[in-house]
Amino acid sequence: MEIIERQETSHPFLDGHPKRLLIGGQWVNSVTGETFEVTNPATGKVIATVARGNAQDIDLAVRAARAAFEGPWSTWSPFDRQNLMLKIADTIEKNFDDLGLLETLDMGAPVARTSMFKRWMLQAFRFYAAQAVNIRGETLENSFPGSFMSYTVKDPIGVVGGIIPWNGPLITQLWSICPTLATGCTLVLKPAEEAPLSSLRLAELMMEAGLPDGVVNVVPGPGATAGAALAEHPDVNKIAFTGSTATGKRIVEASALNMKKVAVELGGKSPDIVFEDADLDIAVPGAAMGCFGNTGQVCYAGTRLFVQRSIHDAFAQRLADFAATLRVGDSCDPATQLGPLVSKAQLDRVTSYVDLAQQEGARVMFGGERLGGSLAEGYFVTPTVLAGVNNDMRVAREEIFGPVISIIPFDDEAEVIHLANQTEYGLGGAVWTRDVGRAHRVSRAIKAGILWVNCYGVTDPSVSYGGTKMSGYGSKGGPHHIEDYLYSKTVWLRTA
Ligand code: TXE
Repeated sequence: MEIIERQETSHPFLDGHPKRLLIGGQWVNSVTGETFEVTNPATGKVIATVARGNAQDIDLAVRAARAAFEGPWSTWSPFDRQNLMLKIADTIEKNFDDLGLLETLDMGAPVARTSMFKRWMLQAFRFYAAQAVNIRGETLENSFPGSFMSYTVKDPIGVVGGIIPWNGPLITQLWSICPTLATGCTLVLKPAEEAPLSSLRLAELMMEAGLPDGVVNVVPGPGATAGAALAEHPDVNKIAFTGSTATGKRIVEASALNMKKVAVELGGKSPDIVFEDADLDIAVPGAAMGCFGNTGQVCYAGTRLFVQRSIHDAFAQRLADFAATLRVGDSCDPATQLGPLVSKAQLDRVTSYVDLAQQEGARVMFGGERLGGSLAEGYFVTPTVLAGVNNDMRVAREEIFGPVISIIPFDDEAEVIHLANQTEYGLGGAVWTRDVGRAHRVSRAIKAGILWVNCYGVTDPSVSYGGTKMSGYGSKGGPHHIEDYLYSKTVWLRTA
């Protein structure tokens, strides 16, 4: 494994001035005046101080969002909203390098990864901009006696609360920002405390592009106060949440207070299945990066790797050899493939799972250690390959959220379908095979929201995905996502 040594990197956004909350188009301190510190996980050093939003700040933001929803924003035509979104895309295009680097410094994803988000962000704004002018209802032929007709119209649902995690805010926030703007809703976005900076910077860019006051409000703060206040707020009509299953349950419970519409994208323990006829030259790196990408901090990471017994030993060795070639270290170096984990808490969690795996009888074929030397101050671990795992072990059942892949052998198709579905989660998964019929059969049989065949982790804003079982509900992306931000109204009309 190659270590990429750390170097100091500066950023114009990190100018030493405390970052404030965006409420009603104004950058403001929190009501209490409290702040919190944001650290660069590659160095453990503080890079910014941010106003700490709490329940009162959330309330102010919801009021601002409601005022905007009922104000001039409600008179914007679909074409006006489309234009705004296209201008935002153009502004991001000009400023992307700054935005991507900020995400890297904030949560540790290598620039090689964040730079790929440029295309993704531009496509998201431009795809949803097209959706803005495609909102339509139906005209109905009625069987009710007499002269009547009826039709449906789609209206924006109102104020939306977006609660997002730290593992990729640059992209995750778009799942609520884009449909909000496309439909004429308004938004209060609550980024995670670990990584709020790219949301604050994106808000600046959106305002530069002409975002009206109060349409998007950004209130970073703790989940237990700011997040909970947003989830419970009686004047919020919808919550779009991405995060852990434990917190997702609380969000769903809180939604009952005023019957909010909810979409929850939660944890996973996705199966990645390699059959003996697979092209191993693509399956080895594909399976490895399907788990190790973003240092394993991806909701649909392929963490349970099922390998057919006839190729198991050879495949496991190739995977360990591949892990040994990865370049780990300074996220700002374009050569780096794996950056740090986001926090000390996440580092402790990942290393304790590796210890647990060994206690449970698994064998570490590669990795499993925290990195020292010039990386000692950051939260770096080696990519880890575990063999001798079975589905009953906790490492095969619980979401680790780190670069830890568990290899589990299987004999035939029926067995692997059973094992793959033997999980409380249902987010993603993949099948590697040259047999087209088997690819279809197995991908249909896996109970998960997104399946890949001979690839892993490909996503596009115009293609929907979501989860099932304890991975949550409410698909994102694709042509139907905006329906979540609309409600349907039926109008009856006497015609004679
Ligand atoms: O998640 P939380 P955490 C998993 C992953 C990780 C674990 C813990 O396994 O190790 O969860 O991470 C806000 N009401 N995932 O603690 O708590 C919080 O402030 C309202 C998988 O960071 O779910 C943040 O903005 N909001 C996942 C967001 O919820 C609350 C991504 C996510 O935090 C809240 C992240 C509350 N009571 C973690 N408590 C994925 N599927 O991608 C917290 N929050």
